[in-house]
Amino acid sequence: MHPLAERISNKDERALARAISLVENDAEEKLELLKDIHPMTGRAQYIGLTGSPGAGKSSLVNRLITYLRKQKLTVGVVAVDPTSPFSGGALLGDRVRMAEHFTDAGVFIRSMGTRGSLGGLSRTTKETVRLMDAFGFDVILIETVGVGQSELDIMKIADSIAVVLNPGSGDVVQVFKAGIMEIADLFIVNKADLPGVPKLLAELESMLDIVKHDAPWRPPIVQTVSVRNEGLEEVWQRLTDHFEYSKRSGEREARRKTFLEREVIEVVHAEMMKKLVDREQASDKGWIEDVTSGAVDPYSAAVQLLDHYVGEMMKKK
Ligand SMILES: Nc1nc2c(ncn2[C@@H]2O[C@H](COP(=O)(O)OP(=O)(O)OP(=O)(O)O)[C@@H](O)[C@H]2O)c(=O)[nH]1
Ligand SMILES: [Mg+2]
Repeated sequence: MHPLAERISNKDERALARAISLVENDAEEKLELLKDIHPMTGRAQYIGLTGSPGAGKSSLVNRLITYLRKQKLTVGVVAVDPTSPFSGGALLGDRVRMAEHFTDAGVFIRSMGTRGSLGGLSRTTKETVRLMDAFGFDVILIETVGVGQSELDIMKIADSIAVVLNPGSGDVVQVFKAGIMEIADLFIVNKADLPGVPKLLAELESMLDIVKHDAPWRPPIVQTVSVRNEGLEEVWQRLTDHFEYSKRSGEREARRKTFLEREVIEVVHAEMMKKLVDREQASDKGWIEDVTSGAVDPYSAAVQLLDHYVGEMMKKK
């Protein structure tokens, strides 16, 4: 067994931190480690929180941690930083907000930046969630900004996905366009102290009438004022309802299956890419000249490369 897996099974927080770094650095031994921790996973409840920049996701996560700790639940948090160059500020803000939890052994918070994710942000995040699960946290919160395909992709690991909206922001249209409406299990109308709540609620309900009119689960809408700690109990209640529903209905199992299937393909894809890049760096790259001179078209060159490497890999087996 990988020594870090062993230490993670003994609830060694420093080993967990080291393991996450290995994953971030896409280290050689990563697959070995993930393989060894896999049997320890599957117990935690994964909750995704997504929404526009500044919607209040981190504030909600922070309050939710406090709430869950009072219920004697342990919490792992993965906060995915937006790719924007401004994320430094947000991170600092989060650090201040989350400071009260840093000394609590029942809480483990990790920020994922694009910078330190050699294996791709989405994959790194999901693997980090797995490591936290193996460590034994009861609940794992995953915060991402709801823009772009890779954020949507990360959310697919979650048992329940909460989408955070604000009144007066035009969020509903964004959510509708981005395809987030379809994957939402719960809507949180945060900053409910600001004007425009009834309008937002009406818009959301009518969108749900269209998108979810025959769905077995209609995402509930909860209002919160995270800065005043209002509505968090209801958020947790609805998340629990959804979790129970998805276990009962077979939805959780179905999601897990789809997710695992994609995960295997993703790993194959990533590992093949790595091998290809390594070998290409070592090879003479004669094809570049052939392609640039026009002797060979790019597509034939690609097919030739592929044939060559796949053939080589098969021979090795
Ligand atoms: N009025 C009001 N302001 C809020 C509320 N919740 C959060 N805020 C403020 O909104 C700002 C953004 O909050 P964050 O929790 O950092 O939002 P976020 O969604 O995590 O932001 P990013 O991670 O940068 O996308 C902060 O200044 C909060 O104080 C609320 O319920 N009401
Ligand atoms: Mg945040």
